[in-house]
Amino acid sequence: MFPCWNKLSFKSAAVANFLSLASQRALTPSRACSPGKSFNIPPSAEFEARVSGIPTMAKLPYRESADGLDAAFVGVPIDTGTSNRPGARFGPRQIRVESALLRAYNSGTNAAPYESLVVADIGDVNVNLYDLKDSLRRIREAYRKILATGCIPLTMGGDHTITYPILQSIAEKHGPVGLIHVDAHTDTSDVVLGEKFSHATTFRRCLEEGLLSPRNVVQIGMRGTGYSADAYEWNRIKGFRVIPAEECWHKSLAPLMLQIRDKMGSTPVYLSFDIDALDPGFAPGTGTPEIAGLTPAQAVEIIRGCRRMKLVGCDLVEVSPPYDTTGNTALLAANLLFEMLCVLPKVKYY
Ligand SMILES: [Mn+2]
Repeated sequence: MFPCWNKLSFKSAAVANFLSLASQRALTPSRACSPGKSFNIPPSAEFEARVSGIPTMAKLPYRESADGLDAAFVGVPIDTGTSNRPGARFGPRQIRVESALLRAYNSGTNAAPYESLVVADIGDVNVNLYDLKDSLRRIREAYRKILATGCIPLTMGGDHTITYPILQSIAEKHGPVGLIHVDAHTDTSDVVLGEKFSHATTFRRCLEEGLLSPRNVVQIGMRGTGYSADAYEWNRIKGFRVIPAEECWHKSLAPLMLQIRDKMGSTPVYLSFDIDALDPGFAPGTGTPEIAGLTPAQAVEIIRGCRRMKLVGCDLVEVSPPYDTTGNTALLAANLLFEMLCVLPKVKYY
C-alpha cells in the first residue's frame, strides 16, 4: 500500500504525531521507487483517522511554495466575479474538508499518482476580496511563480473568473494552449453590467489576448436559456467546437474524448472544469445551476479521456458550499481533482 515508506516526507504535525513511522512500517509493505525522489503519499485511513489533522487537499503535506513539486493543489478563493449565487470563495476550503475521503490509488484506472509525481497542497492565493482586478493581478503573479518551478497547478476555485489570469501565466510559459472547457455556460460574454471581467467573460478575454489556440478549444456541456436563439454562434465563428449537453445525453463520452485527443496532438492543453457542467441533482452547490446536465460518470469519462494529452494545468471551479447542504458537490469536486491528478503526464499506471 505504501511505497517507499522510509522516504516519505510528511511534515504534517498531525501525521507525525499519530503513529511512529516505525510502527506504520511494520504494518505496510514497501515498494522500491526511483532513487533520490521523495514522494508525498497521503496517509491511509487504515492507520490515521480520516477526520484527524489539518484539512489539506487529499491529506497531502502543506508546502509554502511549489519548489520541488511536480504538481500542486492550489486554492483561489474568490466569488467576486459571480453573477448569481455567491459562495465560491468557500470552495477550496470545503473541497479540502471533503477530500479526506480520497485514497491514494485510482481503482478504476490503476493509476498511482503519488508514486509518480511529488505532490503537495500549496495553500491559497492571497486574493483581494474588495477589488476583482487586483485579485486577477495577484492570481497571475502567483501562477507565474508556480509555473516557473516546473510544477503543474491543479486549481480549486473560486468562481470561473480565475481561469483568465491563470491562463495568462500558462500562455506566457507555454504559448497559446488547447482548452477543454467543461461547463454549462460558454463564459464568452463580452461586457456584463459594464464590466469586462467576470466569470461570464473569461474565455472571451483569453481569446482576445491570444492565450488560446482557437482550433483546439472544445466546450462541453453547454445548456440552459440563452440571450439569443443561437447562443453559441460567436464561439463557432471563432473556431471553437461547442458540444451542447443535448449531444451528451444518454451516452458515453469516451468516444468524443478520443476524437479530442487526436485533435490536440502535441499541443499543450489546459482543462477547465466548472462544476455546473454537472446536473444540479448531483452538484447543487454552485452559483449558476442549469437543469439536464452531465452525470458524474460522464465527468469522469471526460477527465480520464485527457490521459496522454500534454496537460499543463487543470482547474475545478464554482463550488459554492453555502448551497451544498450535503457536502456532495465538494466531495464530487475533490474526486474530480483527484482524477485530474491521475491523468497528468508521467503518472504511472499498474
Ligand atoms: Mn463557468
